[in-house]
Amino acid sequence: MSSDARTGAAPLPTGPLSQIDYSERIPNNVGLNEDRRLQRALEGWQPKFLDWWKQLGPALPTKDVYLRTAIAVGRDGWAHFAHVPMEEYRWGIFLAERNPERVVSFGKHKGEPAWQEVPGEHRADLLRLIVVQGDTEPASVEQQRILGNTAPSIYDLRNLFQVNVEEGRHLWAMVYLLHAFFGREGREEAEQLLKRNSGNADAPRILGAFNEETTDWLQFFMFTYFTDRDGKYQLGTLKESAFDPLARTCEFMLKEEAHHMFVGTTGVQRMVERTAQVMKEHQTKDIFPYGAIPLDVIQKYLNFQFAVSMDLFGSEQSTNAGNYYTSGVKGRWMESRRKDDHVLLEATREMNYVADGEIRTRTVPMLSALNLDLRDEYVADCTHGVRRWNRAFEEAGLEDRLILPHEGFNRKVGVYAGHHVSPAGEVLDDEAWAARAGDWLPSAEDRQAVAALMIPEYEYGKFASWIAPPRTGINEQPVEFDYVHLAEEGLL
Ligand code: BYC
Repeated sequence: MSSDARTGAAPLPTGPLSQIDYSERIPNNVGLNEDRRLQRALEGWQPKFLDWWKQLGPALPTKDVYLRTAIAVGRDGWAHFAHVPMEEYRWGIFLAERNPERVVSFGKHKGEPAWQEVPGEHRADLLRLIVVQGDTEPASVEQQRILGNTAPSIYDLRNLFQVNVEEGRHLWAMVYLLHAFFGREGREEAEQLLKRNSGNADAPRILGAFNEETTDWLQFFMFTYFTDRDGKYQLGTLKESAFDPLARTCEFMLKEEAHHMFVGTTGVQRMVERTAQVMKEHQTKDIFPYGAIPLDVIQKYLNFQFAVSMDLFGSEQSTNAGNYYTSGVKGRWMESRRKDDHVLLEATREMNYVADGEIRTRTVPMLSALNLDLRDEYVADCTHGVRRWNRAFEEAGLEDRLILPHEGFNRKVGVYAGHHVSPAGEVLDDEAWAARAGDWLPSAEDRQAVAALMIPEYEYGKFASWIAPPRTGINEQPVEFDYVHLAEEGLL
């Protein structure tokens, strides 16, 4: 069911155009109908994807959801909004426009034409990167499967589902690359992307954060802030890749990703606004009894999600990362804006490490520390976000603040793994850590108390007690718009 009559027609795209062909079974702008073998292979994967979506996609039954769908990849007007049954969402393959002049901008192939095919010598690395990236997309849908049952509003429910369908589309983006460029091995990897599952003891997802449970909406907002933001930075580096189809795929994924960032930033923001308001009104930090989430619990969730997301950058020093750079398969964040030689053979940088119970610094070759380079960009971005959230406390005249924990806090990957570091950056022994960890990470009781507040609010325009309403709706619709029609009318 489409509701064009009510929502108005989609705006006409005005940017550079590559219209997406929706008459095909798999919408695409890659001329899929000109390559019958590839088309058939992807059409063979499509029902498996739909089965996976049915089994592990959103659990809450809905009639339809006000979703945006890509209609062109140009700068403006690329999306169309309408009420659609979620299982009929048109997952497709959309690559940003090709620039025929594009050259490799870094590494040993710098200045050579970008690759339109996979060079044999870089095949294994590219395959690995695409599989790791692809694995995270369905993982997040699995992690968020049951959140619809406890949504704080219909507006938030719609945003959750938008994120979910787009993560599904990002899986399609990677599966297209696997099928189109990696032959039988690629097709096998594409099958595996639906067989590994988040938290599955026998066949888990590849990266740590994607096997954690997303227990509630506080965690979801922290996930879309901190973990989706890792996605933004990783996609930003793959967008620089010499392998042009990967670069163009990631460029378009980043456009969709912006909304996921928005969901996290404003979700935490609205929660913090309510917390500050209730703290001020009742002059207490103990605000669970007033239906809001205490600041110290928000801080613990933040600590946890920041640390697992920091782990996603891999080890600070990584020969993988150096090789990816030199060979041209993965660049740096904003590669073209960097004012250096883009080869980095001579460059060095400082890096923290732990020795004899303290954090020390040493100088290392830049090429070996590119995961850290990217992570630093990410941390600067997160620092900015936390500062903005803190305005809610400043404006309420409260002294309390959220903080971003130290980079070494609760880490499982890299130089801090195997050490205990407090959020303030002190190295602790086992005993001191065990005594304090409960102050810094969510306990089972914290999660239970948060869960008790997660009562679904499905009345249009109403919001759960623990979160402030947004300032505006989606696509210029009012906040109280009927963004989602649930399957059971009785619930409305
Ligand atoms: N958990 O040399 P190292 C997103 C493994 S999120 C478990 O330091 P490297 C999204 C590593 O695989 C972005 N294992 O690693 C967000 C390696 O294993 P092998 C996803 C880990 O290669 C929200 C070994 O440790 N995209 O899009 O330099 C919703 C040695 O590590 C972890 C990407 O990540 C971990 N956290 O860097 C939806 C981009 N970290 O080979 C979506 C593609 C490391 O020795 N991936 N290991 O068996 C990459 O660029 C790199 O693979 C990594 C790791 C940055 C992840």
